[in-house]
Amino acid sequence: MPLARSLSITSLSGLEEWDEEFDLEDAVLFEIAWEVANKVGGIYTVIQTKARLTAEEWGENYFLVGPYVESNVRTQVELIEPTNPALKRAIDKMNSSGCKVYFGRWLIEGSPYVVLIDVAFTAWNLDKWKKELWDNFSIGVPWFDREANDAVLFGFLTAWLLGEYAAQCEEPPHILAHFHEWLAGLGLALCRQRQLPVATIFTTHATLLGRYLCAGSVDFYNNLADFNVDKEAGDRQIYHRYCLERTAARCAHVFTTVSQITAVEAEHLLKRKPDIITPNGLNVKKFSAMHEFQNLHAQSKNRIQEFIRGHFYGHLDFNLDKCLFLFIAGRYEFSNKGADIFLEALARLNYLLRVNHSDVTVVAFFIMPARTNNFNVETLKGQAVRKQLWDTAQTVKERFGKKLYESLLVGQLPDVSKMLSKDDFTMMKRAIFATQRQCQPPICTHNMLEDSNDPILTCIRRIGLFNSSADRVKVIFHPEFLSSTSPLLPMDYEEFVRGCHLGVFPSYYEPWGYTPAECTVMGIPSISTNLSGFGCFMEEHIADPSAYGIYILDRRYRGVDESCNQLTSYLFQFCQQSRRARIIQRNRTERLSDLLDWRYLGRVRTFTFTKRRNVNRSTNNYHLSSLLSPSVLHISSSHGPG
Ligand code: U2F
Ligand code: UDP
Ligand code: G6P
Repeated sequence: MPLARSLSITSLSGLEEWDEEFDLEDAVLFEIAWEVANKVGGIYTVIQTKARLTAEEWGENYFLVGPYVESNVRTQVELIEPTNPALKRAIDKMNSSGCKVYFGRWLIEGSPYVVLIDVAFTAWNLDKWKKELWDNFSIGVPWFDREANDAVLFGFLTAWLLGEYAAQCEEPPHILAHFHEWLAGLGLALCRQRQLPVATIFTTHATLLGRYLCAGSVDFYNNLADFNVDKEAGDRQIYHRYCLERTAARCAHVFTTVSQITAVEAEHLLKRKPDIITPNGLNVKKFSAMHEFQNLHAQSKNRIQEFIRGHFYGHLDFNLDKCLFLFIAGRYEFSNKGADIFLEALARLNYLLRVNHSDVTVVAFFIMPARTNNFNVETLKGQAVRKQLWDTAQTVKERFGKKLYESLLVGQLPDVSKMLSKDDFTMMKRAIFATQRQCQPPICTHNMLEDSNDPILTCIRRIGLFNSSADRVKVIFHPEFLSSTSPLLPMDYEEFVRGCHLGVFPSYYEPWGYTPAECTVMGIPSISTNLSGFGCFMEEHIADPSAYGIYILDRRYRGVDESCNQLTSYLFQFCQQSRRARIIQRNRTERLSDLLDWRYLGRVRTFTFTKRRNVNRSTNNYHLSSLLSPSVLHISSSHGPG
């Protein structure tokens, strides 16, 4: 088990390597990402869940750097005066030079310090900085690519911040800067080009080209070594983004990625082999009562059942107690996330459940944000009708109770035939009439802006899963992330996951895949694939993952149809389990949590590498802390839950 490793960083050809003596005690760590206090996708989860551990370890010397987004700051950040004198001077200096830089505490576990930069406020510099980018790196960013423009502004501003901080330090500073993903990568390249005294790390959570190529109809994994990367990027009009990404990867002192599968991809597409792999963890909460998570499942499931009662009003001809909730969630990348084969497998499962006269009903949720024009009327009406039935039942119950009470007060048993009045019956009949409906329960909860060519809806039309009575598989597409303030399904994502029975994530392109990992720590079984970082990680660490409710679909060595059959068979097997078997399975799934905990993944904290650029100097060691856990892959097999 290597606790420390030596790396010779040959890939930095032409660039200066690190050659300073470095004492971690007075080092300062900046972690820079577009998703700091700004939820976009999985990188937010990485930073937010890791913050507590990193803040514990680095204390006052840890600063996250992200974009200033007013709505986020209002709800998530407490603005305060900078605590570190040199950083305060640096921020003041920038603010007096036409920037808007804020300092605060991010109100999440660990309350890390954040430096938030208003990139729009400095947009007047864009042309000048783009010219500098062209002159120094030959990267030309077109005016219409807003995200890339933001990346340019953010990059120049973060490099400015780090440079200014270094200049304001009284002693020669020891600065580490960890940049995530291409959107933050330019800051790293500029640090190198300006020769700032900053040790840099670049972590990529995917490659741009990989994402684009997979989303098309390319046989990605069999052709990784053969892509003409410049042409492919150019054809997809992302050449400038690709250059930013590749530059960051090349310039970094240490280049990391989240899984082995993405490491191979990066080696071919970004032309640098990652130095180490840093699998993504979570902040696992342990309950004092062992089975508390089972109770939470039951509570959340009740709330989903309430929603189902409303959604299927007038068509509640199935037994809710025998109803299984399956779901897929994440960014709306139809084929990358495997929504395509999930739908196909659901159609096959529907057939199997019907011919086998199963009494199980499956409701499959698709939680993937798309462009919408709010909730649709039919869906909202469903919840209103359900509420009305509930209110009616409460009113009748109260009147009934009152009569019963009065009868008991005078020492008589009630005459049951007189307990309900004519009015009560009228009210109940009216409520029942309101539940009649001509149409089928809706598939989609929102009005879609691109209904006719939406991939999920188009596929549903083709396979004919329309929530009809005969269908044993029902589908609900919720094209918005969940929120506890929703009038429709007022639950946050975590509660929703807890209430479901199985998460289905049959991704084709998934560098890590937080969604199945999150299921695991909540004790909810999941299906992932051997093309996802998470799936491979689990395969590597657990002898028989399916025994723990971690089903791993083979999408690497099988064709689409075969994978789809395998998925169908997993789903069908799952539907045949008894309640008892599901409870046992959830217990086993939850036992794997420790494997995904940052406390565990960050346990081997010190990673030492040696640089010997200048033979006249003594060898210097330079430690990277908690954020890097290179040895985890080696230790976990002996420490993993068995
Ligand atoms: C990887 O995932 P990312 O979150 O890094 O994926 P990105 O493509 O960088 O960002 C998410 C995109 O989805 C969009 C948003 C971004 O372009 O505009 N989006 C949206 O339009 N609406 C939403 O509600 C949410 C997102 C990787 F793919 C995973 O496998 C890893 O688990 C993850 C962490 O390492 O990084
Ligand atoms: N997620 C969420 N609300 C939802 C659905 C998903 O907050 O309604 C989160 C989920 O918890 C996960 C992230 O979105 O952390 C998706 O991350 P993943 O790594 O699976 O995919 P990515 O979007 O990063 O490619
Ligand atoms: C948890 C609860 C049990 C409940 C069960 C339902 O284990 O503690 O009280 O019976 O969930 O499981 P199911 O898989 O049918 O939702």
